[in-house]
Amino acid sequence: RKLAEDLKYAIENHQFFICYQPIINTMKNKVCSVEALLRWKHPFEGMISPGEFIPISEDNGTIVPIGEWVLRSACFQVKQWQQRGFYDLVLKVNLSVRQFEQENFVEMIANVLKDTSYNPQLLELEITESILMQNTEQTIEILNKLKKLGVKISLDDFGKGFSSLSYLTDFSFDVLKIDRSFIQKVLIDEKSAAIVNTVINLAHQLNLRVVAEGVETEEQFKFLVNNQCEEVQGFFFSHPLPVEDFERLYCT
Ligand code: G
Ligand code: G
Ligand code: MN
Ligand code: NA
Repeated sequence: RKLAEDLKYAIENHQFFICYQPIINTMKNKVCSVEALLRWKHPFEGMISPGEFIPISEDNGTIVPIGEWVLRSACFQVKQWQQRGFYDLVLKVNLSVRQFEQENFVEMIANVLKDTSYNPQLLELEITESILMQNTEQTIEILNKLKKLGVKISLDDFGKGFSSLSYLTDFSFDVLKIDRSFIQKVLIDEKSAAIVNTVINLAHQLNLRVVAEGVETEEQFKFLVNNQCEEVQGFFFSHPLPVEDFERLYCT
């Protein structure tokens, strides 16, 4: 297997596609956003999960063109859904540290928005704390430039790693995504329930909206609604969907 090498040609060989996982607004009880999740269909190996190839792609730098491809393709796609009546659908896209390190990173985002005539208010960029662990000052400057473009910034996988609370004071995020490991234990473990409840309250005091990921049961969903969580994502509502499936189910 030479996945690292194969990643260099995967875009031009049309081996990537994007799945869209619906995210539900708990107040409105309807789909308000989608997370773009990259998929790789390798010609010999079959489907390879992003958990496997994203780290390789971050190592050899191919995440830079691949990340731009994801953003461009997803903006183009979601713009179409907005025009077909899903006018306030928000797109969430994951970003890697390597992309942040590119000199023209903010310019790249601005260009994609312009080329796809995508409303920046309807784009949320998901970053993980690993980005803030690098060069904090420079990162915060970039995040502020992104905010000036009008896009929203979300702190993904919160609680999974070190999750220093100081990250929340370093920069004004718009959204906090609670890692699925807490959601999955919320009904079995009182400590996880207390943590989720407390993180939601903390986020609200900091004027952040909260997304719970990995919601797999109705009981978990009810717990989150009772705790004023704004958005929920997980297999209980929907798996990540190929374009055709999303359109069939949600674009009437
Ligand atoms: O879809 P799945 O749960 O298998 O994704 C596994 C991991 O891959 C998740 O942490 C997700 O954030 C990451 N991932 C999926 N698509 C992208 C992408 O387009 N860019 C980056 N940087 N990460 C992605
Ligand atoms: O790290 P990130 O939040 O980007 O990860 C998103 C990943 O989580 C996607 O690859 C998606 O397939 C996965 N995912 C989404 N909903 C659920 C769920 O309810 N349970 C589990 N185990 N994984 C989920
Ligand atoms: Mn994510
Ligand atoms: Na996450």
